[in-house]
Amino acid sequence: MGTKRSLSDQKGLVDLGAKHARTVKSGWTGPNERTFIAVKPDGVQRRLVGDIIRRFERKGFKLVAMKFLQASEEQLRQHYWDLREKPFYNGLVKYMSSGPVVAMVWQGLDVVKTSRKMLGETNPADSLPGTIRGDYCVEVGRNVIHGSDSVESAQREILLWFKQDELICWEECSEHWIYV
Ligand code: IDP
Ligand code: MG
Repeated sequence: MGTKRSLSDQKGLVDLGAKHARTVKSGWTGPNERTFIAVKPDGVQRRLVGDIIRRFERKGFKLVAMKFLQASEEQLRQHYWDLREKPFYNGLVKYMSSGPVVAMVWQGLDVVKTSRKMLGETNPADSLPGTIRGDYCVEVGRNVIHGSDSVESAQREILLWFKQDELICWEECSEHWIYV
């Protein structure tokens, strides 16, 4: 990058306008790895949003974006493009667009892999107690939460669900108690 940084980059490094949280520039590796998490329509209806957010917060991951929305079938077709040949694809798109979801980006060391462990297996019946799917659901077609399965998927999904300026990079006061 050298010394010639664009204005927006410089602003990304330190935003002195923020009173309680200094914003910092973020990459995609190490403690800056990001994942896309969504509480699905059944999770919202079943009042699981607070518990799910609490689990990620308590783990030590950092929330960098969140929105509450009802996604279009078109957006969900793109989101689940890899599964378009599956027999459950149309039902999945209908289910995911049937009500509001909470879309989030969480950041932290190994956040993609660790989030998948926190979610449990795709089929709740295979998910251990203590995981989100293990604790809160029984059927694969109503498994309450989505989490990216790789760093590459996370990048693609975050681009699909969020604009760049909706991702807030902020310095948390507890960082030195979470990372060495
Ligand atoms: P994942 O959500 O654990 O990554 P994927 O295989 O990517 O699992 O499937 C995406 C979503 O599609 C699942 O979370 C689940 O909601 C749904 N799904 C997967 N397999 C089935 C199935 O056999 N029947 C119905 N729905 C399924
Ligand atoms: Mg998946």
